[in-house]
Amino acid sequence: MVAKKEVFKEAFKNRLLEDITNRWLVGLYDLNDEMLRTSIANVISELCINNDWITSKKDKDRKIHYFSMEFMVGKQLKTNLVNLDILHEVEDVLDEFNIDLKALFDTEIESKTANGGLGRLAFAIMNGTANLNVNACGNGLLYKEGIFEQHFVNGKQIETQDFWFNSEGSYEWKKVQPQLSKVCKLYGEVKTTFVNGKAKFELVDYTPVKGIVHEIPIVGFMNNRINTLRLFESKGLNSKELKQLGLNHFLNNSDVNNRYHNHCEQITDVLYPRDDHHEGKLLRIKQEYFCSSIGLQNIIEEHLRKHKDIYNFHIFNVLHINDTHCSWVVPELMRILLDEFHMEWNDAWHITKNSITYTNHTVLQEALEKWDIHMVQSLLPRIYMIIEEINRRQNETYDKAIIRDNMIITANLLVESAYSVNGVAEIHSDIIKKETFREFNYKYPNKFKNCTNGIEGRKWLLCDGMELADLINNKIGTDWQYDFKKLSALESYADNRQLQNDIAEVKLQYKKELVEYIRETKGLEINPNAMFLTHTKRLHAYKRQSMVALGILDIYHDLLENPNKEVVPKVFIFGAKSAPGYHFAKSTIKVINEIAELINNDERIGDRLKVVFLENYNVTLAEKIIKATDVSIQVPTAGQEASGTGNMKFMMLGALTHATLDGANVEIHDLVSDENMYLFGLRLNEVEELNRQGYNAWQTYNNDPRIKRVFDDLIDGTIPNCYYEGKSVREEILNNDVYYVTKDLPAYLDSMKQIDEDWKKPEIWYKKVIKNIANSGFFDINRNIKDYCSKVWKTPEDIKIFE
Ligand code: NBG
Repeated sequence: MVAKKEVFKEAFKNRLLEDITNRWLVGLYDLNDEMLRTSIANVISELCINNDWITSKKDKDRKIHYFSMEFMVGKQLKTNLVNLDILHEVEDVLDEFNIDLKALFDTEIESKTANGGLGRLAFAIMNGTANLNVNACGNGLLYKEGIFEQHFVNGKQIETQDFWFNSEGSYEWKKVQPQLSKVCKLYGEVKTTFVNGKAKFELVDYTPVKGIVHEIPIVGFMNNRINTLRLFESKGLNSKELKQLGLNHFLNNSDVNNRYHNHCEQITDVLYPRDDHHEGKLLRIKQEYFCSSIGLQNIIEEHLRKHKDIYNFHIFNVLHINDTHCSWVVPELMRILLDEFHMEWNDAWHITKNSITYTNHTVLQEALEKWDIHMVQSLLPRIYMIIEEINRRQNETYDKAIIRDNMIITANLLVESAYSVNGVAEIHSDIIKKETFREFNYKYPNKFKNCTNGIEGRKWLLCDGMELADLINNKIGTDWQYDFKKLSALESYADNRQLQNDIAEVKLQYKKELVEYIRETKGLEINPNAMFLTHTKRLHAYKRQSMVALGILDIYHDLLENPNKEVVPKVFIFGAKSAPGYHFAKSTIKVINEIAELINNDERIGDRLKVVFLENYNVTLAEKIIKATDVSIQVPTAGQEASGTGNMKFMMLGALTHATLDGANVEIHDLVSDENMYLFGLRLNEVEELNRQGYNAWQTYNNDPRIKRVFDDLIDGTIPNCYYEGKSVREEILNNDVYYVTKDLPAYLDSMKQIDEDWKKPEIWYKKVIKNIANSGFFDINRNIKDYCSKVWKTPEDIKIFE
């Protein structure tokens, strides 16, 4: 092993120097960071990835094709080196050249091909499949821009474009695969002809869009498995290609041709273009269909190459649809089987419905997609015909109909077509069975499953929390790195004072690093010994950042009224982007920023309370914040958060959870029980009861002076500079408190007392911390993948083998 590592070091050193010379025509010391990273990625690929990648691609096992509009790739250099087990060797070689590898990690760009938990999960799933040697491939889009970069100007969110590629449009881990390019067809007309009495459908006068395939390797943990993430880029066809297809009218004049190219390229310009107008909606459908079509055409081609026969497609392929965006895979597969392979409807439908699996990620009505049939009819005429025919044959009641009120209900299309539908945490999976898809659950009782989400334990604990991981290694060895469940061995050290102190020490170090970052970016002085309480996730009313903000105002009043009271100093940390057109969320950002301004500058408060809202929350920021957190705030209204995955990361990195019983907080509770987390608030059945009874927030406001005071702060000038936003947050909550902020706020505040009490006794606090870390192994992504393999991706039982 040692000898092998020495050989690798020598080879790496030599090849790196060669690559730098040949690629850049400069010497080692004239490189900038981007050039250096590119050369390193290239040499690592050549020495440790490419051969295994080719072998993995040849795998003929049943293959999982994971379709997702988002994959949050994050920084790759460190994780790849850790997974290939060459981190120290690469570090040594670079040391010889006086290059600091850790500093280089910081310069890496983060891909902007995702926006939140859904995208991070998708990438984690890709990683998990590679770790467990599961044959899998991701299908997504190569956006030039992420959703937006967030800036605060006078406390308000401002959005700017979020380009992410290296200077020449490259990204060091990605390889273009021009031979895999495919064409997807938009608009046009369906020409119907009859051959031997059978109808044949052909799309004519369509607009072709080329999908260029880029591939990113997904490196398994020390197992030689390299899976692939495919990201598609949209382009227009060149004149030769257009002529070959007989589409000469795009060449008639340069205006038409320019418009054609702009139209095509626009498809993969930006993640989630605004869809509050017709053109925006249309663009979203184009993105979704483009991703589905280019992905599927490649999958079919690969299937035929490996298995020869289209009739056994469903035996060898799973088309996993992550949320509803790529539901177009269903009619697209039908179209290909019917129109290109001339199958009978029933055969094509059998293959389709035994290939599709679907994960639902939300029960929020506004997030469940519906598409206007007129739009789909004109953009995708043949696809629309097929959806209509599926709907006709399905012949269902209103609840289950795929088309109703002139809209296509994509979730219904998927639930009807998929052989497995799963939610992402116990409570969520229950809700989709009992509420969201209740009628379908009667019809298909065995279709619904649960696969509680996971996180990349190795990335978060082993890469980002390396020092914490070392403490764990010292106590229980390194077996847990291969099977995170084995972290449970740490539980027997929960009372070990030495370990408790060591963890406290490491956490303090992480907090100091964050303090430094806050000083640099915000010019704010923070006491690292204070308790750090964090709420980082997308801004949404149901996630209740507003409740946390109101809670801070209550603490503020308490401090002013009791200047001599001995208190636990607290720092509240927020990170959240709001959708650009989401009024309430944007107002909440402004309110929190102004509360921060007020409190941080109030000399009477000193460092007993501080509030920090960090701009542009992303993976890189998460890496700094999560490990520096003492209290993880997870407070959605029960029944609203499908799972949450941040909650799992905080737990694994030694934070205690202050939470409502919702999403995967339920599983955290099952694992560590009441005494090792801080639960409060309405339970799901109580929320449901209140929904039935109706609830008047003004009543609570009038009866509870504490509540009244913090709501009035929003409009009575206590918080300067945000009357308008304060008023709108106040009124929106009090007039229609669908997320029960006023109802849960007193319980939220009361439950903080216990947190303070425990914090004052480090032997109690860190005992709980150790118990949390010890039980967090359940959330490692490998467990999640095992769930998918055993419950979802296995071959359906009643599958038909065509002779
Ligand atoms: C999100 C949920 C989270 C969940 C992630 C990943 C969407 C549509 N849903 O609770 O809100 O953790 O999906 O499953 O982004």
